[in-house]
Amino acid sequence: IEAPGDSFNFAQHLIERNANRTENIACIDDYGSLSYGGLSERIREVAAGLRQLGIRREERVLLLMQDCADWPVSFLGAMYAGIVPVAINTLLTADDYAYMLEHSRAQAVLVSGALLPTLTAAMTRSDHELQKVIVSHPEAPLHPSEIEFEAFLESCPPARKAAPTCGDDPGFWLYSSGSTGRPKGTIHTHANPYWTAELYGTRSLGIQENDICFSAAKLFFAYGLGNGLSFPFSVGATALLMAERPTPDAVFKRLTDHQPTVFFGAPTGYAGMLASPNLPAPDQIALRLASSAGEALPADLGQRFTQQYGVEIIDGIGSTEMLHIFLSNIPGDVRYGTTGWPVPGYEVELRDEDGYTTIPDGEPGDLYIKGPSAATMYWNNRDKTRDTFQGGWVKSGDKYIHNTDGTYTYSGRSDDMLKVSGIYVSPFEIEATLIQHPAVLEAAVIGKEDAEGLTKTKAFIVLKDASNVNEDTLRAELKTFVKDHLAPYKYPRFMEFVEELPKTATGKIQRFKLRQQEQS
Ligand code: 3SK
Repeated sequence: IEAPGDSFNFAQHLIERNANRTENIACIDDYGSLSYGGLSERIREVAAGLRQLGIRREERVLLLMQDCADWPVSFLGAMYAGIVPVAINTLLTADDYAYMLEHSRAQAVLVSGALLPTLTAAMTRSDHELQKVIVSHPEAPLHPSEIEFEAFLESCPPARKAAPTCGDDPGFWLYSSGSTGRPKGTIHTHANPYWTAELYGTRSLGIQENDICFSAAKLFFAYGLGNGLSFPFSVGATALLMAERPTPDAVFKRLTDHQPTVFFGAPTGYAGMLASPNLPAPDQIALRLASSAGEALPADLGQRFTQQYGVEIIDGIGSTEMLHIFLSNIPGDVRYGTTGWPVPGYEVELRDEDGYTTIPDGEPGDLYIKGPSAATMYWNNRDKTRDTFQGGWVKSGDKYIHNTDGTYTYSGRSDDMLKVSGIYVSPFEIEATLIQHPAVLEAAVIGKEDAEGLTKTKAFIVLKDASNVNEDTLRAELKTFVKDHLAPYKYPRFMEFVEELPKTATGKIQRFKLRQQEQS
């Protein structure tokens, strides 16, 4: 694979790759479709518009948008101008956005109309540097300081030249969450999405021009960004984008109406689809390949999907830091229950907790990865940068076992993070929120496997006064309380009221005892 040369701009690279496909469809969204010719023009209009607002190379703009064609147009438009888009999770709270506005020092925000009220609340709570807010698909009349996306595009002719960036230039940021502290601004270069598309999208999954790629994971996730943008646009394929939550019915509608050929989901989503009474019949859909990441795919789920559709689910693991999947099954050679082999182009090692000693086959070790798509650093966070990016290697925080057939099997996290429905959740953040409720004295949150073998959060709660409590009413109240204070997807799925929590002599909660208790 040819490495990006001295001069490389990822947006320009995609425009050049598709220069002879101007009539082909680049993306389909809830509003219609956009050709590759239209995509190129709109990317260059965004670049010119941002430049005209006075935003300069390397400055950041926030991208807080639901999946639709304006998302890739904005992301690539900023990159074309050498401006750095910070793509953020649309499911978070105004407090989270207030932090991100200040931390990234964003100069502008490109936001969906549906998310504008939350952004506006965040702006009143933060000492931000925003100069402009550009609103895609507004849902209410705009304030004079806000610009409507289409008017923004029409405000100046398309830029004629991309910023002369190189492959190592900062390209974009994604925020990555940890078990403690604020999310980390993970800096990716212009070359990184090129590498993920070449190594995984094209060479491993075999995505081609005639594919229609549909990702249940949204574009702001590293997984979704590859699935719904870098992979299809690198080969002139079509991305099918959907704003709404990927419920089984929403996914089925797209699978049957638009006949995508490649689907990207997470195990919880596949479980929901297979359990639904509305599951489409095999002859109603056109899938040739399915991908899974976000959490380990239970073997039974993969087998049932293959039985239903005759299509393999290619399970892999990636990370925000590596940008996409580095360990994966291979189309045509799927070993359900494992995460497959290192993706060619990446190396993996399993190490002891000392961070050096390698671990023999059959024993769990901490996973380290080396590959060309690794992020360069976390913005303004030297300690966590040093802990994660170690020389050429990146510590993933996952534990794996190396099997004798060369495959790897997931064996849990090496930190306290939980992966629920493919999204990281910190048990500490949920505990800290629960104990703010006036009825709660203490709380401990662990991961608990459901009947499908998928991790869900369970909170053990000690009440200040357990007498005269209606447990069902309090459970519902606590659920709402967490949803009101944190991103709603973080609420604990199970809650048990207990008299006390197991603790060490020094008062530390022994979560492992709660986990053991759940397994017995
Ligand atoms: O969760 C994963 O396995 C994943 C896959 C691709 C990109 C990013 C992530 C976190």
